[in-house]
Amino acid sequence: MAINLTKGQRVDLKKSSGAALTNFCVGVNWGGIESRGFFGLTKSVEDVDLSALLFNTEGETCDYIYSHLYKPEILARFGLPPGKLEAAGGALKHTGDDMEGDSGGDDGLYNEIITVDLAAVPQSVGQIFSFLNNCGDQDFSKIPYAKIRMFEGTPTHVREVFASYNVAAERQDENCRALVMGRFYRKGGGWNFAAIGDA
Ligand SMILES: [Ca+2]
Ligand SMILES: [Ca+2]
Repeated sequence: MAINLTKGQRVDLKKSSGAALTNFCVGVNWGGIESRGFFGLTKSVEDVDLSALLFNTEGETCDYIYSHLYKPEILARFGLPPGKLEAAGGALKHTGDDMEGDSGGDDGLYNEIITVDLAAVPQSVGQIFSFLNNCGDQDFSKIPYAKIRMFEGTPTHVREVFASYNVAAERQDENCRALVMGRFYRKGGGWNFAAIGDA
């Protein structure tokens, strides 16, 4: 049975067998943030991206995953390096940028996925945050739904869902362009996950 996480809940990454969950996918399924222009006649969808930030044990950023499609010259204006789809020496891999999110309702499929092998994450990495971000003008109070799932299997075949977390958009998310889904952190020689859900 998959664990249904609520905001703020923390969970040991241990399977029902007692074995550590180290190899899994983090998939996020979301509805496109739609905006209407020209008296409501035209519709555009903001691109949302699943990204990750890695912190060392001193709490400093040490690696990242975000879309390789962002324009490097714009990132440079904010002092950010070009996007990439792998981190921690390949222990985390992103399957690629979905440009739209679901339109016309929940299709039940993950829009973007990061595969994780926690056993291969260097000891110097202490925490990993996964979050959704958008580069447009829309904010996360308008996202219809965002559902994160940790599952075993491959990006195209879900073998078993370990935990699920549905993030509800809140009024306070207005003007926020990132939605922190959760945090993986080391504890007692293993890894834990904390559901965050804050914009
Ligand atoms: Ca995207
Ligand atoms: Ca979807």
